[in-house]
Amino acid sequence: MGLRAVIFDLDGVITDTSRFHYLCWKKLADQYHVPFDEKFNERFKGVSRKDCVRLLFPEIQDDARLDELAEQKNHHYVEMIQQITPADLFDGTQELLRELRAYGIKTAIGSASKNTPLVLQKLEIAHWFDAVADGTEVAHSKPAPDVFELCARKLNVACSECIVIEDAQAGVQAALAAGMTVVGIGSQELLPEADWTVNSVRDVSWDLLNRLTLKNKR
Ligand code: B16
Ligand code: MG
Repeated sequence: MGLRAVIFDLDGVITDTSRFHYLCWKKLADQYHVPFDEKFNERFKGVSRKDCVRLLFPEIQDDARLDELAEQKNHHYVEMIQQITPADLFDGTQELLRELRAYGIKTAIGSASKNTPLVLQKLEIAHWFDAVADGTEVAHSKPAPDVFELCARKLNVACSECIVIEDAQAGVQAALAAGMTVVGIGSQELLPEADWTVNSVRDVSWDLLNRLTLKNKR
């Protein structure tokens, strides 16, 4: 099967909101004197807010308390993302979207974030995508395949016809579980399961995506 759709993760792929997520978790961790650093934060990427709280406070079982902590983090995060403007879109994103559109390839956002609509609105980019699926619409967050499978359904394409662009271990696993090809954004060391890794979305081209599709032809 050929390439029919490209699904973009949001945080850390088309904009630097993963930095904001990190800063907000760090603030919460510091407030409660819990150790937290960039290395630990890798495990939070692509993972739902509630699951992140569980990772940070493994001793807390009380669901209402976990919700309270998640809400505290989200309060800081929503405040922080108000400052996003279209200039915060990563270089190369718009060029890639334009190139894919020219070749008739469908595009979608597949994000764990429940703040996806607000971030897309701030970036003024929502109209560039044929579909958006986010953490408000799925029962199981990444590494489960749900959000990417939902993208494929919304785009009316088969999962095997999709390539996902992801910066998180959980996201790479979710894409593979959906039977999709994955381009990892970041180091091969951090994303060993990705079909290919590049430094940023600027390094992704129609040519690369085609080569990967041919390589993974089933
Ligand atoms: P929210 P992605 C993910 O977005 C982030 O990588 C992850 O760090 C965050 O916890 C998750 O969204 C939930 O975000 O608290 O805004 O609902 O990378 O899947 O676009
Ligand atoms: Mg991400």
